[in-house]
Amino acid sequence: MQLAGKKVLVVGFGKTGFSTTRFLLDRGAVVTLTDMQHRIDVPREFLERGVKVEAGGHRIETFTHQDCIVVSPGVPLMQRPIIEARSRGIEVISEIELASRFLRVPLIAVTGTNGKTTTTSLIGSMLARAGKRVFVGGNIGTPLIDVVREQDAFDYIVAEISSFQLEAIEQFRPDVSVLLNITDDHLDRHPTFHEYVQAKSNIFKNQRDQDVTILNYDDPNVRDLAHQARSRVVFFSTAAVLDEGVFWNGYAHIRIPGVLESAFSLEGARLQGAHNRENMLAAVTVGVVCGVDPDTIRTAVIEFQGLPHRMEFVAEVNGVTFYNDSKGTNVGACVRSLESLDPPIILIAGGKDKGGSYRPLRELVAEKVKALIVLGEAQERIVAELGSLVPTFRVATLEEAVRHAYSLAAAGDRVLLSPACASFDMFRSYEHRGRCFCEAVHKLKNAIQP
Ligand code: UMA
Repeated sequence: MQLAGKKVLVVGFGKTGFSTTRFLLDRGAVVTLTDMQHRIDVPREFLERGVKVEAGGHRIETFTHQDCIVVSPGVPLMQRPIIEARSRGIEVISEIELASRFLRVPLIAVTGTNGKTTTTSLIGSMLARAGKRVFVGGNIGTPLIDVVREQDAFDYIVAEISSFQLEAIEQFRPDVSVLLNITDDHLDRHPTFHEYVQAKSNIFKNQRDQDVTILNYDDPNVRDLAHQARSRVVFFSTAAVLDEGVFWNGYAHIRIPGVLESAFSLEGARLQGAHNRENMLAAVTVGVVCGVDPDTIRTAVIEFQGLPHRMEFVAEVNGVTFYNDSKGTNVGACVRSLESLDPPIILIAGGKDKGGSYRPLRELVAEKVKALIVLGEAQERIVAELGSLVPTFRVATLEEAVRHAYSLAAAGDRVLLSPACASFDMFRSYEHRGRCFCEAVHKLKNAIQP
């Protein structure tokens, strides 16, 4: 792709917009930045290099006078300026599409509603353990475009990819794609569940014979996509014995044509819970197709520490244990977290509502949850859908939620923050929410057991 002299519009000036602008300038493009916020902090260096800035909104004329438009993941495509630009034949692409046009290093791309970050990180550490030089990035935090410049330093790029990023791709083609699971999420952005599924399936739409698509056999939404793939499909399953693929039968069992059949125990793995078994098997499958030997795969899986804000143990206060699952930003994630913990559980949930239903939580709440504490914008919807099942309390802050949970708890109970919602109504990010929760728990602990 020739960028020198091309007029390129960068939409959104967060992490992605910043990295994309820098990349485009280095390639000689004529860059305009647009962001709907009035106050954006554009570095002086960008301005000196000729970047034009439109802050406080998106004007249609700004979009229609470009050769190409690169949208940040958080920018919905169904808005007038973008629709208008597209109708005039102007290319609208995401940053991962731009990056992929310049990448020559093997790319492993991981998507799914839940488990993406854990699986992506685990694959990264597995390949590193196998002696490979690995870049881990994408939705996990470092935009993919950042690696283009230094790609020669790596043997593999492992990228977490979101449905937002997959919405605006054309040629994006990973060597190995992984689709972990698909449950309701981001229905505030994707008009229907079907469109969300289609966005996720874009991860393999450009793959061909020599590429590999790794799919979760146990999730019908994922399994049913196999017929759309033009690449080699390899399934993994935690529930079924597969004729071909990687499956769980008390051991991680590898049965892939061309690879010596083998099985190993995952005893001692730090990742706990059924959902993590799914993540581990997905990573094992990637390891196998990348030629990593089973011993290295096993050691990497067992020694992987897990990540903060995902079922992270925070502290014990007089026999009450606290878990931070702030990354549980959707109902599916909360379901999985509840499944992995023994009752009695006091659940703290709520935040920015995403438009899906909380009803999938009903069975687990009735079965395992002793009390429900709700906060944030989604409060009333959660109370309406789950409040009749268990004692339910509304609180205004996370600190109040922690104190109230403790006042209801007995020794042996577990207090779980798994919001089933985004964080942006009260916090900067899920990380910020998770840190505030941990601080509130430690404050409580210090007050009670100084
Ligand atoms: N903006 C506009 N117009 C719009 C919408 C937004 O100008 O119509 C502007 C905002 O004012 C803001 C900027 O766009 O200034 C923010 O862009 P962004 O939301 O795309 O955020 P980035 O900082 O670029 O971060 C993005 C991902 N964010 C989202 O998908 C919402 C980050 O994922 C990712 O780590 C980063 O790119 C690097 O790839 C975060 C996330 O929450 C962690 N992802 C979702 C998830 O995991 O569920 C998908």
